[in-house]
Amino acid sequence: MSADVVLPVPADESPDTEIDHIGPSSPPTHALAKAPVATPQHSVDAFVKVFLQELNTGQGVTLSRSTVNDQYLALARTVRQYLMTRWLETSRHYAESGSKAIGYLSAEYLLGRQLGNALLATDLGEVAEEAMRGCGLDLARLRAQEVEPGLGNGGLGRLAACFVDSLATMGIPCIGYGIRYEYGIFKQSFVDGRQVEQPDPWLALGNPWEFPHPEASVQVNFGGHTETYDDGGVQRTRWVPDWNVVGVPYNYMVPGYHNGKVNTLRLWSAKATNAFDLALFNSGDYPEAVRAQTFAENITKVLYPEDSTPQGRELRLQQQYFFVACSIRDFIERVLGPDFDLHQLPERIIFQLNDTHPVIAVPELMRILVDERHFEWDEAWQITKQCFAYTCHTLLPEALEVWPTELLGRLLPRHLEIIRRINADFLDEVRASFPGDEQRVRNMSIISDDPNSSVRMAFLATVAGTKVNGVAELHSQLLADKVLHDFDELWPEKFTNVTNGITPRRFICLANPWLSELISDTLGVGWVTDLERLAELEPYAQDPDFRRAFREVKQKAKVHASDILRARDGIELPPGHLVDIMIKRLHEYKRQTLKLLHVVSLYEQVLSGEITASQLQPRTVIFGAKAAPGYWMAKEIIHLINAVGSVINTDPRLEGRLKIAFPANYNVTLAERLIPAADLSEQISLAGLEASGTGNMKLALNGALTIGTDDGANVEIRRLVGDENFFLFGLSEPEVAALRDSGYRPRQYYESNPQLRAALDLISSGIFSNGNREAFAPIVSSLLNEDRFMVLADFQSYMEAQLRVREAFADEEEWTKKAILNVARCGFFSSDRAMGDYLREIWHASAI
Ligand code: 26W
Repeated sequence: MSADVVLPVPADESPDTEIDHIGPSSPPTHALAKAPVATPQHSVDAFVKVFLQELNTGQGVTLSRSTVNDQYLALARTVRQYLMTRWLETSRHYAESGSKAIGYLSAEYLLGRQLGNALLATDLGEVAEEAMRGCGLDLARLRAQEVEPGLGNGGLGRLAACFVDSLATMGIPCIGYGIRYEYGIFKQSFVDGRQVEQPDPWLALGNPWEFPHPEASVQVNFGGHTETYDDGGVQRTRWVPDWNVVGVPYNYMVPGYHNGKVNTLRLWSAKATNAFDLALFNSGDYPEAVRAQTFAENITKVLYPEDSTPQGRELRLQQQYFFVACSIRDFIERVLGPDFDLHQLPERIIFQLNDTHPVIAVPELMRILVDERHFEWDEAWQITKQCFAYTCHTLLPEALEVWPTELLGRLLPRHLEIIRRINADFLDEVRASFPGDEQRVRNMSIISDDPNSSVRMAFLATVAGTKVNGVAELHSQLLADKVLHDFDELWPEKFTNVTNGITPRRFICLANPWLSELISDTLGVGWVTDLERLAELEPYAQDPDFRRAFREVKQKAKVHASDILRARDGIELPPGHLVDIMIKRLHEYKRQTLKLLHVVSLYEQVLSGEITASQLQPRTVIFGAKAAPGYWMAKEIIHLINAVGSVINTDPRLEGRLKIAFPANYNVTLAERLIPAADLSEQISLAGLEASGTGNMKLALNGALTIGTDDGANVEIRRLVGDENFFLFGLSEPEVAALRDSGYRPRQYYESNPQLRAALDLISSGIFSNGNREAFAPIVSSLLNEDRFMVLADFQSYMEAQLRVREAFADEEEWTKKAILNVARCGFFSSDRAMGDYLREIWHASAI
C-alpha cells in the first residue's frame, strides 16, 4: 500500500445493518456505477475469460494448480454471472409492478443439481462445453462434482422444485420460502444388504448457488407466555417469549427457461441471537458459552427423514414455525415495506401451503395483524383467510400431522390461543349450518380431545384456506368424499383438484438429451415450454423410421444408465434386457413387496422346473428407494430385496436372464440417469393410497409403459395414453374399500393360489438367507396375517398383467408404438400446466 493513499476513518465500529439503507448514499458519478449490470457475452471467449477470472480471483488458484472442486466452483460462478442481470432485473420488475405474487411455503425442496439446469435455462450448454474443452477440462466431469441439495424426502419436495421451475419459466412472480438444512436427506448405503444412513454434509465443499443476506435476518421467538393489557380502553394481548433465534436468509436462483427471468428461492438458516457468551467463555465454561449457538443451529440442522409418519418431535414444530415466521415477516416488512397497508395484503400475496407442514403460518399472520398491527379480529381474519391455500399430498391417516396442545401451547402459547379462537368461531359456523349435530362439531373441531387434546393441522389448513386441493383427480375425490368429507359438505366450493406435474426441462431435456433432440428435430423446440405439443408426435408412431430412431434413443439411454450403474455401484445392466423400474420411497402402501413376489415367483418357477430359464424374458428389475430410518418394516423389505438380488443375480440356473439391481442412495441425480433407460414403470400401490405419484409421469414421458393400479395419477395417465398402452391390474379403490369392509383374510389367497404359496414359501425356505428360515419371517407373516395393503389380493392380477407385458415386449415394433404414444399423450403432466391450473383456480395471479 503506497504511503500517499489516505484511507477514510470509518464512521463507527458496527457495520450498517439497516436493511432499508439500500443503495449508494450519494448519486453515483462514475459511468460504470450508473450503467446497468452487464451480462457477459454469449461467446466461448467471453465465457473462458469470466471462468478464468473466477478461478483466479474467486478461487485464488491458477488453472494449472486448480482442483476439480475449484474448477466446478469457478464454473458455477461463471454461469451465475450470466444469470445475475436477469435475477436483479426480475426482482426489480416484480417490486415495481406491485403485482400479486405467489409465496410457496414448503418445508422441503428436492432441487437436484443446479449447474446443468442453469446451463439449460441460459442456453449456455454448448458454449460452456467448448469453453471448458478450451481450458483442457471436461464439462461432464465438472458437473459430476456438484453435490445435489437433498433438502427433501420424496414426492412433496420434488414437486415443490418442479413448481418453482415452472413459475419462473412462465414469468410468474413467486418467492419459494423454505429451510436451509445444514444436513439434507441422509446418504443411504447397504451393509450386508441392510440400509445404513449417514449424514449428508452437502455444504462441506462450499455452495456457489446460495447468496446469504444476514442484513435481512429476522428474529423468531419461542416459548414464554401471553398477557393481556389495556391499550387505551382496548383489551390487547401480547406474547412474552422467553427465547429467540435469528433466521438468516439464503437466496437461490430459480432460472426460467430461455425467458430471461430468474425467480428467488429464499431458504432460512437459524443461528443464535447472541452466538457467543464472552463472559462465560472467559469464566472457562466453554460449552455453556456456545450453548445458545448450538441450540439455535439445531433448528435447521437436519431434515426430518420421515415422509409419512410424523414423529411429533418438538424440534420439527420449531422448524415449521421458524421458517414460517421468517417468511411472513420477510414478505410483509422487506418486500411490502413497513408502510404498506395490510388491508391490501390479499392483492399482493397468496401463500400456498405445501401440505400441513407450514400451516402455523395462519395463526402467525393473525398474531401480527391483531397483536402488532392492532387490526380487529374479524378484519384480520377476513384478510388472513384470503392469503392462504392448502394442498394435501397424502391419504394415509397417520401422515396427517396433529400437535399435542400441551407442546404447541408451551412452544407457541399465543398461537394456541389464536387457534382456539379460530376454532371457536368455526364451530359456531358449523352449528349454524348443522344445528344440533354436536357429533359433527366434535368430528370437525380443529382441536380434538380424544385421546389427548391435540391440534389437527389439516383441519386448520382447511378452515383457513381459500381453496383445498388434492394432487390427482382420484385423490381430490377421496379427500372430499372421505378424509375431509364434513368440510366438503360445509364448503363444497372450497375443494378442488390440481393434478401434479413435472418439469420437462429437468426430466426430459436435461435427463434425456437423446429423446429431447429427436423430438426437437421432429417438432421444433416449442414443446419444452408447451408440452401438450408432444401430441404432434402421434402420427410418427406409425412411421417405422421414427420408431427405429426412438429405439436408438432408448438404447443410448440404457447404455448411459449402465455406465453409471457400473461406475457408481458395480452393477451390470445387460444389453437387451427389459428394464423394469421401481423408483420411489420405500413404503408398504407402494408395495415394493408385490414387485419382489413377481421376481421370486419367476425364480421359483425355474427352480421347480415349471418353466426353463430360456423361457424367461431377459429382464432387470431396478429398485431405487430410501426407507425412513425409524420405519423398521421398510428396512426389512430393503434387506429382503437385496437378499433376493444377491441370490438370483448369481444363480447360473437363470442364465443371467433375470436380475435385480438396487443402486444405493436413490436421489434426483440418479433418477435423471435411470428414468430415460426404463421400458416398464412400476406404479403398483394399493388403489386409494398413492395421492398422485410423479415418477409415473416422468417415466411415461421418457417412453416407458406403465404397469399399474387405478391409483393416484395412474388413472389420468391411463385415460390419456389409452387402455391398450397401459397395463392395468388390481382392485380399484371402491373394491379395496369393499374388501376391507367385508373383512380381508390374506391367508385365503395364500391357500388358494399355488403360485403365490410357492413364492412365499420360497422366501420362508431360507434360500435367500443362507438357510435361516426366520430371517424374513416378519415380512411373510405380516403378509399372511395382516397384509394391510392387500399384496396377496392383487398378486394374481399382477402376475397376469406381467404376462401381458411379456407378450407386448416381444413385439418390438408394437411396443415402440405404445412407447411413442405414451410420450405423445402425456404432455398434460407438465408442471407448467399444473401451475396454469393453480393460477386459474386458486391463486388468481398472472405473469408480468
Ligand atoms: C410429517 C411427515 C410427512 C412428511 C412428508 C408426512 C407426509 C409427507 C409428504 C406429504 C409425503 C409425500 O411426499 N407425499 C407425496 O406427495 C407427492 C406430491 O404431491 C405425491 O405425488 C405422492 O403421491 C405423495 O405420496
